[in-house]
Amino acid sequence: MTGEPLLVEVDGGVATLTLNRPDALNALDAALKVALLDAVRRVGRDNAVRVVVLTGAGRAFCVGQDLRESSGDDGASLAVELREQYNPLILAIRRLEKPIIAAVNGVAAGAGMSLAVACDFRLASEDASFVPAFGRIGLVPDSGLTWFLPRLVGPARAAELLLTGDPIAAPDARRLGLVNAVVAAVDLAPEVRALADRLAAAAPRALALTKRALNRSLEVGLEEALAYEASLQGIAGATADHVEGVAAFREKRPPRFTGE
Ligand code: T3D
Repeated sequence: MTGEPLLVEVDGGVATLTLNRPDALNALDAALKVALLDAVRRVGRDNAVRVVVLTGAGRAFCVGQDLRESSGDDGASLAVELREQYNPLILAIRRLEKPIIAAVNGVAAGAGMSLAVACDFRLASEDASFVPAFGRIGLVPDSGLTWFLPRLVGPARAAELLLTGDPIAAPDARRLGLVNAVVAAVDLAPEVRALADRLAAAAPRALALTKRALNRSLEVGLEEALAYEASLQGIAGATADHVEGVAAFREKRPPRFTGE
């Protein structure tokens, strides 16, 4: 491990962002938040990157705000911190035009849980857990958790989880639909890599536009969603990857997508 708060590794079209403060269970201090936002934006612009993985070093995924750094902050400064640091990070993750997978290797608490639910996929190890810890320290769930959670697990479950703040063990998270899969700890990295490789082989523009459609669908009615799909299909249908996909189908061979 280096002293960097965030490790960034790009390999075969997959960028892995590793929160690297294992002694503090990857709590988000100012340096880590800046580095993470910068990295999400950079991998978004890098055409060599087709898929992003977010994970934590050591035994935790991320335990949210570094409470040692922020202890004693007043309400006004917490609001500023959210507006200036957390909210741009969550929006950057949602607006990232490539799939992002949370490899939840351990506890995801507070804004660490928010980070995980903002991703497109969550693969969790058996010993992972989700802790909506905000209420315990007299705070409101933030960084999008009140928005994402009802959409993932339904409003009644979300209310139960956020009002009790009880830890959610990985198998329960799977049952609730909070994670896509739970695997043995030793299998997490290979399973995430297998999913990332599959996504990296897909047509990048089609995935980007699919994310746009999914994001938009959460906010509009059916009529507008249909119109938006049609306009995105106009873009996707004009790509070389669409031509390649159809040719590969006809020739009964795997497609070779270039992102063009
Ligand atoms: O700026 C703002 O404040 C507004 C934004 C808020 C967003 C938020 O994220 S608020 C929520 C912040 N997070 C929490 O409240 C979680 C606090 N942590 C815990 O409840 C527990 O640590 C866990 C349930 C996550 C894990 O428990 P356990 O028993 O596995 O580990 P531990 O012994 O409690 O922690 C291990 C170490 O990590 C320990 O350090 P030490 O004593 O060994 O030197 C502990 O202090 C440190 N640690 C854990 N969480 C944080 C942390 N250090 C700084 N900040 C943390 N959030």
